[in-house]
Amino acid sequence: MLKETVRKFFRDRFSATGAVYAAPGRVNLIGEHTDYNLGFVLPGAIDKAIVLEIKPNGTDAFNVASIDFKEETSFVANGQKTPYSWANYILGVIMELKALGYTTPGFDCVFGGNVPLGGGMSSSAALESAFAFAINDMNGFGLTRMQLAKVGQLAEHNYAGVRCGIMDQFASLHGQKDMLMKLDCRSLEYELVPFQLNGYKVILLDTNVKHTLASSEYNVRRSQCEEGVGVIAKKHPQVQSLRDVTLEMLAEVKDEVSPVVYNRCEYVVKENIRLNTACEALKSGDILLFGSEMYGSHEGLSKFYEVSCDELDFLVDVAKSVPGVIGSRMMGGGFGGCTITVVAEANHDEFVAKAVAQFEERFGKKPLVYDVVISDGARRVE
Ligand code: GAF
Repeated sequence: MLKETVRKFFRDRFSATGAVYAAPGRVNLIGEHTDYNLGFVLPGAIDKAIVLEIKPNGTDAFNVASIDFKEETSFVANGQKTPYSWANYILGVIMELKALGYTTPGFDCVFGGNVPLGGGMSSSAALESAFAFAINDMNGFGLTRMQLAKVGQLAEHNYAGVRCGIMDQFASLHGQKDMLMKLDCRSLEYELVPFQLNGYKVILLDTNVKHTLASSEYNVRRSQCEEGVGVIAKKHPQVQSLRDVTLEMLAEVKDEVSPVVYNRCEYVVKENIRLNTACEALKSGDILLFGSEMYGSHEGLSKFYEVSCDELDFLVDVAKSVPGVIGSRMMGGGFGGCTITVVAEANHDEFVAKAVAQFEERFGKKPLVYDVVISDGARRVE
C-alpha cells in the first residue's frame, strides 16, 4: 500500500520509474540509554517503515520529495543545510558517506512512511537507514550494514545535533523477522534472540507528546554519564565507559560526584544488569521475570535517569492495574513518545480500552495504539 503510494507519487512527479527500498523503525524491549554508554540493548525492527523510490538523474543535485511533509527540496552535497529538517537527515547521510570517500551521484527521490513521527519508534533512524542502504546498494559502494549504521548515527550527530548511540540505526539495518537482537554496543557483536511470546502481544501506546526537550536533554544525559566515567576512571584507569563500571566502583565515588550524576550512572549500570537478566528470562521462557525487568527499567528511567514524563508514567501505572499485563515501560529517548507493553492476548482488548479511556480522561486526548510485529531490516523492495 505504502509502496504503491510512493510509486504513484514518483511517477507523477518524475515521469519515470526507479528502485524501491524500505527501512523500518524499531522497538527496544529493554536496555534504554545504554547504547552510548557502550552497554547492551535488545531491539527488533518493526513492520512500519520508510519507503523510498530513487533514480540517478545524471547531475550532482538531489531532488527529494516527502509525501508526508508535502514538501520538496533540491540540494547538493556541499554541507549547507536545507530549510527542511527531514532533508537534513538525508544530506547528513550523503555528507557522512562523502567523508568516508564515497561520492553520491545526484538522484531524484520520493519517500513516505508509516513510522509514527516522534513516537519513539525511530522514524529518523529509519529515514537515515533507508537512504544509506539505497545509496550504498545503487552505487555499489560495498559498505556493510554496520558501516551504514555508523553513517546514519554520524548524520544524526552532525546534522540533527543529537549525540545518539548506535541502537536505532543498527536495528533498522540488521532487523530479522521474529528476532530481537542483543547488541553489545562496545564490540558491536550481536546475538539473535527469538522473540517467542506464545500467547502474548506487544503493544505500543503513543502519548503523542513531543517534548522539545528531547534532543537537548538527551545530550545532557550523555554528558552526565561521561562526567561520572571521568571521576571513576581516576581510581580505575581501565574504565572507559559506564559499561566497565560496577555498582561497587560507583559506590566508591558517591561523595565525589553530584547526586544527579550518581543517579544517572547508577541507572545505566543497573539497566545493563536488568537487560542481561531479562534476556536470559526470555530465552528460558520466564516471561514474568522478563516483564518485571521491564517495570524496573521504567522506574529507573523515570526516577533516576529522569527522562520520562507524566503521560508515560500514567500509561505504565494503568498497565500495572490490568490483569495479564506482564511488563510495561517507556521506550526510546523519552520526554514523550510511547510505552511498550507485553500483555496476554486474552487481556489485550481490555488493556487497550482501559488505557485509552483513562488517558483521555486525564489528559483530554487519546493515545495512539499500535500492535507491532518484529520484522526484517532495510532491504530493496523492487
Ligand atoms: C534514542 C537514541 F537514538 C538511541 O541511540 C538510544 O540512546 C535511545 O534513544 C535510548 O535508549 O532512540
